[in-house]
Amino acid sequence: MLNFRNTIFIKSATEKNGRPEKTLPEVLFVGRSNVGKSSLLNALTDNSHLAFTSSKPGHTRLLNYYSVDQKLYFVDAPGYGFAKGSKEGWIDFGKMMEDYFVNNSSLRVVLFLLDGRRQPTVEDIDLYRFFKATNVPFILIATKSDKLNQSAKAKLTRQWQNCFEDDKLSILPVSIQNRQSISSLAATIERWVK
Ligand SMILES: Nc1nc2c(ncn2[C@@H]2O[C@H](COP(=O)(O)OP(=O)(O)OP(=O)(O)O)[C@@H](O)[C@H]2O)c(=O)[nH]1
Ligand SMILES: [Mg+2]
Repeated sequence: MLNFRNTIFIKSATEKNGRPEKTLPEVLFVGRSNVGKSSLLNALTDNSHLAFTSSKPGHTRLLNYYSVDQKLYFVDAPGYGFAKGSKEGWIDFGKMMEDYFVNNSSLRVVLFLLDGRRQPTVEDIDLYRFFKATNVPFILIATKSDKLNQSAKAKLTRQWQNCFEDDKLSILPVSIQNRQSISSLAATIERWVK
């Protein structure tokens, strides 16, 4: 059993040679800005002070590596779909992620987050196609499920299956306010990294 509470920040990186020296299996958190990536990382590790979260999109700017129980890395990515202008220090998301995926044999699974209240965007669909085309395993997570009523939850799968043109697509609803959804995701992650 992994002790998710035993998680520490290791480093921030923008490129391949910025990765931690020690190689461990990796779980990547990816999705639109503000979807709840950093919040989910904090919920899984039961540490609200670990990753910075913000109600303003565009908070996480680099690939942030966290070591979980010294057995795997959680990698928190910046969100996409949020134009911040050409502010200094703003790195190219596409380029950085491309670098991340190239020859990365450590990656075990991607936590692909979408806001449960929103329809998938063109960027979400592009990323989905990229994962399918390159055989990157992912878990599609509908975040902020506490904001969904029963009827919205019931419709979600069908709606997203239509958007992604995939009638086998399975979706895991998760809320940081629902411990059970977090524990069941933690158990799923453990199975992927075993
Ligand atoms: N109601 C609710 N709010 C959530 C949940 N998860 C995250 N949030 C809120 O969503 C906002 C964005 O959360 P972040 O975790 O910073 O999002 P992010 O995807 O890391 O954003 P970037 O780093 O900008 O890409 C914050 O205000 C969180 O409190 C959830 O399960 N339920
Ligand atoms: Mg973040």
